[in-house]
Amino acid sequence: MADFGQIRVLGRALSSAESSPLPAIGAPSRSPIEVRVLVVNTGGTIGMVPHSEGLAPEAKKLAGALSKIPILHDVAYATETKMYHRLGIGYDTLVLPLSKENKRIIYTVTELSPLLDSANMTPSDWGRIAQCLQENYQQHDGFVILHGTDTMAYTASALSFMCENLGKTIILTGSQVPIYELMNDGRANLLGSLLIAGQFVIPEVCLYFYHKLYRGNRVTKVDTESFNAFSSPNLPPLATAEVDIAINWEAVWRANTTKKFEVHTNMNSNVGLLRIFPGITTEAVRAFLQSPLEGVVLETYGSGNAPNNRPDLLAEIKAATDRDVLILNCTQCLRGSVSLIYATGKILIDVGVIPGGDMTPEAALAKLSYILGKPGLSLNEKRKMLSENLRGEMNVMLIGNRITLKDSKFIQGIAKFLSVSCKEELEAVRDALTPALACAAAKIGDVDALKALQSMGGNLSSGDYDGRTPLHVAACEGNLEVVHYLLECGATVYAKDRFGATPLMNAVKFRRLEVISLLRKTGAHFTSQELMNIGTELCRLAFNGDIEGLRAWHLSGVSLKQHGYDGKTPLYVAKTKGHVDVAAFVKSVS
Ligand code: ASN
Repeated sequence: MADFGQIRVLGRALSSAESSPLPAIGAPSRSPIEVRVLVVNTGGTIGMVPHSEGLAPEAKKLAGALSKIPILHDVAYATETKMYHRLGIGYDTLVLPLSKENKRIIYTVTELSPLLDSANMTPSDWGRIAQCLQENYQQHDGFVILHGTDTMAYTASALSFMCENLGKTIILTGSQVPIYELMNDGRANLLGSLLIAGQFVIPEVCLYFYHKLYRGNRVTKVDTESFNAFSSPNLPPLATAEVDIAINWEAVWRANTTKKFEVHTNMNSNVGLLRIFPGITTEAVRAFLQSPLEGVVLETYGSGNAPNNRPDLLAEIKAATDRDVLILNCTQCLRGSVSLIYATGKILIDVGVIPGGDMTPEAALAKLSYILGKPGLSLNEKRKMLSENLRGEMNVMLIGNRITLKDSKFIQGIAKFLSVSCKEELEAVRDALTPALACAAAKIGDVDALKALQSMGGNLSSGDYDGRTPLHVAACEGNLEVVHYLLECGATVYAKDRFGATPLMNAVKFRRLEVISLLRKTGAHFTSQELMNIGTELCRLAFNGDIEGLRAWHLSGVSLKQHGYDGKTPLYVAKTKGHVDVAAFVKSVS
């Protein structure tokens, strides 16, 4: 039997690429890494049972039922490792069998009350979900939201905007058949979502269904009967979970920011969807556009066309945009984008309608609701934000020349040397070289080299052979400019190298005070498990009179009041050793 006595519980065991299973502090161990995922049950078919009026969600039933399904709960592990006692958790927390990547995904099921058929969801329910994510953000590595399929695309779109500066994986999933039935899709959807949320940092609001992980604001429900219920017509999946979980890292959207995660819950409900159809009456359009409506998604034909032989209709639309109603043009087609190739499309721009690119109507509605709910924005600022790509919800045509892989002299040179020429081979060369080159550039503070790698499509968040990302290296070096640049390129502060260290841990170790402040501002934090022996470390620094070391820990958010293994505090140790300056510092910040 395995020796579980050594198991280290880690709050963050991931790097942006596949992570390595080693603990953060102390000697490397081959024991599995434990990660924590929060499952937020909001309702939906996945947890429904038959009632006289039809299927409806049943409260306080799911965790108990999951605990009896061996692929979703490893009773032996929980018992042998004394999981409940060790982590101080209740029986709504379960653990998956060991994953291929040597991870133990421990997940807690929490329920919103009341559980809803998603047809009953409103923006205030989106707000409750967002609030729950905010409250539990620091304590978990990833999040799975169980939700009905009917309005899952709306909620996923809304949450993608509401979750600002997101750094962790959030996955919505559900099922077409209740998990309590013999043949159902709920088990596989939940398992796939947990495995991805627990093992990969994909800092997006995603939707997982039938082996595929999609960007949440790109999906639409396309089938009422098939298990393959969702489609992402304008963006390929972010990941597929079949024999292996394959992540399409290039497609992953990153927040590009140095700001902390927060949720924006004030969504504006005065928004609507208006679908144009042949013969639509002026009266219907006028009635629809009446105050208090503030934002409309106009669903038009083909590539964004509406009749240009209907001055009555266009006059109603113009009257609305003159009243500052924001109107976004989206196509009724499942795939493709609105464009200006037809006179019937251009005419809408002339009456103040904003082209919505290839956004789904669900994403466009959520975006309007989000932007209209933001206080202090001028009309022009709102119009500008609507045309911009905020969360990967639309493709914006790039103006000017993007450097392509084939244009890069450096990669070209290497490719020639290696005699490769096709796009796939060039990309493989780039992907193999990027981690090492980016880490070297981060070490010497060469932002231009990092920019060049980025412009070739290189992933600046990928780790080298030791799982160390350029952000780890820049944090060690104290290179503030590079740290800034990497964060703005979307580098994740939650990456862990093979020794379990985060960039924040590296910055503290090397006393890089400015870097620590910037990482903290971006939301970097330690988990309680990472700080298990921190009191003893602080006392050691106090004993040595190491004021800079203590300052670094303090800046990283750690309290200097913690006791060492023998119950003494850093203040006591500093005083007894006669380190007056250290004692004064510890006192001033405690
Ligand atoms: N009516 C259900 C819901 O959206 C449909 C489902 O989950 N499959 O809650």
